[in-house]
Amino acid sequence: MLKKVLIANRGEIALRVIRTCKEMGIKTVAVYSTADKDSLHVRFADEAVCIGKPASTDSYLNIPHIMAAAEITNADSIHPGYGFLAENARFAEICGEHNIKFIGPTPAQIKAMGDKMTAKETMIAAGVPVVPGGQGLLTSVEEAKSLARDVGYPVILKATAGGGGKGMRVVWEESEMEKNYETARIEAAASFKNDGIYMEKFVEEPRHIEIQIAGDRYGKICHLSERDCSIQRRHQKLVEESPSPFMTDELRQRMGDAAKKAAGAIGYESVGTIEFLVDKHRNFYFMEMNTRIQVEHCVTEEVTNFDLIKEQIKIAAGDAISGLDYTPQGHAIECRINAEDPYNDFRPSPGRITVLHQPGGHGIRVDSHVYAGYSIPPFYDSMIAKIIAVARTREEAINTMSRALSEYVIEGIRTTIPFHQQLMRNEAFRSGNFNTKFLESFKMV
Ligand code: MV4
Repeated sequence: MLKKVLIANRGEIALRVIRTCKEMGIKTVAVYSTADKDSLHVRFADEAVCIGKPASTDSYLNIPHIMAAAEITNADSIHPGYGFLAENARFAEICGEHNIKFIGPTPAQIKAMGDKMTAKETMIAAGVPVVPGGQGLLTSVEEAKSLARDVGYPVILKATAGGGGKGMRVVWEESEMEKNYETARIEAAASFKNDGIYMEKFVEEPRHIEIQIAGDRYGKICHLSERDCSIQRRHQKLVEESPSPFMTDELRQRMGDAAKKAAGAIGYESVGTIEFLVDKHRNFYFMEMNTRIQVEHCVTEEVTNFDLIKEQIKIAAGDAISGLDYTPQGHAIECRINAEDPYNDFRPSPGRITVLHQPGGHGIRVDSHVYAGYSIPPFYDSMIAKIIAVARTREEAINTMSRALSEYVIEGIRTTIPFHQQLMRNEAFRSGNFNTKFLESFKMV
């Protein structure tokens, strides 16, 4: 088993990893930027090393600084959390070169899913359903026009180096192709230093449903059911839940099998997620694979009773998994509490938390790194807590969440709590009848 894990991250996920390591008897090393010296992950870890100035590029993204911290503390492994270096194949490779176990998939597995067109071709070869579109990257606007005539408008142009919604352009008719083709290329080149773009049929009003999987180095793969992440705003998830209100036993079986096929195609060894678009006819299509632990992993933990960080560490240490699949028991919902003002276009609201009371009670889990007196630095993302409500039914979970939100007191900054309170009362949300466009028309009162 691993003896000492360095956590190359901050905030709630750093704390989340430290908690599991403590339960497993594994020592922990926190790294922190000067802006995070008063953070809880620094206090709760066995050791802590300052790795640089506030800007991420000087600290949490600075590979030499992180490797130096691992070296001086004798860490035998690194947990990357999510974001930052979690899906950086070169970082995973450097860990290997230093004889440090990267707690995640191999560099080759990260690379295989990092380039979206390559990932899609791998899925086609493996027999996983993908959105109809062209094969390979587009080479000219003429090719794009002729392909779109075959595929049928509307189509979507995607950057192969993109993902998570960056560098996409929907094209509704041929007269708009030229302009969109050019902007998609220019944006892709500017954002990713890679101007490769490809085309797909645009799926209108889809749901975003993802399957949590786990695979080990012996070739066993299982799935831990789905999460519905359709409640998003500008590609930022705000609420996730498991099971999906749209799910049926039959669909779960088919999507679970497809997800295992997808992970199996690259011999995936870690926990990971296969994201699917699901249309109103319950057709589903592979979208991308996340080769990391995700923010929303907690809802899966609550309905399957697995500690996914523990599973991830055990797999990295060489343990075998059972290979059994899981159906959700009960219902879990997660609300992301961000330091943002929902009445002002979700504008960031960093600053000092003067008064804090976190909710609790039956069916409530709060994963958070903040405390009264804590100052939210302006340099990183704005998520300050996740509330996870779990109950026997979806309706009860929503009611438990509403109750918890009403107990939450955070003074000194604006938060997304009022947004979640209004969402939990919304009829369309309560009925489970929503898709990824839902928040475009949602209005705060
Ligand atoms: C799509 C799509 C419709 N059709 N692809 C957004 C994130 C990135 N992973 C891919 N995304 C989409 N791809 C086809 N062929 C619609 C989206 C999309 C979306 C997907 C999931 C959740 C929210 C979304 C919001 C806007 C667009």
